[in-house]
Amino acid sequence: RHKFWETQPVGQFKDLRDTSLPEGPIEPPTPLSEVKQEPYNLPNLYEWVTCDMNSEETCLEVYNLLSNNYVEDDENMFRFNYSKEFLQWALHPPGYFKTWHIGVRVKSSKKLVAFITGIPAKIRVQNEIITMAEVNFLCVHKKLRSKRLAPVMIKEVTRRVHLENIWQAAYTAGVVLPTPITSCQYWHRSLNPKKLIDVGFSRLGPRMTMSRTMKLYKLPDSPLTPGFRKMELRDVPSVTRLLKTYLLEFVVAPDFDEMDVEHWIVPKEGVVDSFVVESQETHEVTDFCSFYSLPSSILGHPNHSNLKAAYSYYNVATKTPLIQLMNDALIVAKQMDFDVFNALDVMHNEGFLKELKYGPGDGKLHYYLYNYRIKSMLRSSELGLVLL
Ligand code: YNC
Ligand code: MG
Repeated sequence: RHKFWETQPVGQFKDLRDTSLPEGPIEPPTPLSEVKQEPYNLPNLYEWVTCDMNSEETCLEVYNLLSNNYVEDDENMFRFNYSKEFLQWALHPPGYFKTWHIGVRVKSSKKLVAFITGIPAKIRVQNEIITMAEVNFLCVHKKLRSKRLAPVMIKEVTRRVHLENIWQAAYTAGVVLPTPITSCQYWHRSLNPKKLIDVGFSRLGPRMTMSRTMKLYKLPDSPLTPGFRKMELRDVPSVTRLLKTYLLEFVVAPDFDEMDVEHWIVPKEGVVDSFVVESQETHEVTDFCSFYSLPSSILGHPNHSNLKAAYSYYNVATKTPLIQLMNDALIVAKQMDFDVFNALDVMHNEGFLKELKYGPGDGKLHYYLYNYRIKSMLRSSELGLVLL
């Protein structure tokens, strides 16, 4: 059934009920001298390139490939439209490897037709902290689909990850592959219900009018929690402490240090936003919330071409009730003109989704580990990892 994935060191469906299999790496690392030194073969018309995402020109080519060929919803109404600034942020964390930003070009025209990336990350599984690759942005041009190019791209990124002496990876996909460590659901909170209904993202509920719907989703003009403010660089030590403690609650979660928090959480205009609650008495940071900006192109609509979506990232509440913190996140996202706020049912998110009028989405997001077996599937609330 999965001619490629059956050959890979990933949990296989046939082993799902076998509790005797040990937890941990499926294959041991091989000596670096035994890692294949040359790239995998591509069909003759194509060539491998390493994409320098610091080059405006290359970044624009990647942006154009993804904005025309990356992930769409099941009904092909929307397509992710990651911005160039977002891609540069997502691909340049501390310690990134340029060689893990891999393109495929047509030899004759140099047109970019496929892409895949890895970035390094320390991920904790139970009590083990493992350096992994997070693999993302796998994309093959629409005209080259179903030619088994994806397995070659995956093998090539794997080879380049192995060359850095890294043997595990984490990734997500909308499709079911062998085999998810957990399957999550997206929930959506309307901020601009009129536009969401106009473009077919949501529907008017039964016995609802447009004006009742707009009233239902109305939010205050500004955050309600005293001391709620945008995160600044000086907050990195306290946010790191809050996040480290919180993430210990989950079975699989990143192991962030201050450099990671400076990269991933400190606000970057149009890319990622974060807010802290600073105690009015002690000036301690007691809570924070964050979300990233990932618009979608609206395909074939006469009046609207872009949907502004905020995605819940990492949130930690120690003093402010989580519902109140995340309500303030909705309020500032609305102020920033987002149309919708999305969140997965990971970490403690189930504690605010229904209460804050999120509705469940269709389709799931499956999380995977490469070359690492866990004893049994996790509940989504046991997952402390958000991939972009
Ligand atoms: C997918 N999303 O099952 P079997 S997510 C992984 N992730 O193999 P072909 C996928 N595998 O089943 P196409 C996959 N989608 O026969 C398909 N596959 O064993 C498998 N879409 O290849 C599939 N981006 O080239 C099958 O298919 C084989 O031409 C078929 O290309 C697929 O970034 C794709 O959704 C997805 O651009 C490139 O459809 C194409 O259809 C496309 O004939 C729109 O491939 C965009 C899209 C995927 C977003 C993502 C995470 C990717 C993770 C990849 C796995 C990483 C493993 C770890 C590596 C490092 C290891 C170390 C150490
Ligand atoms: Mg193909």
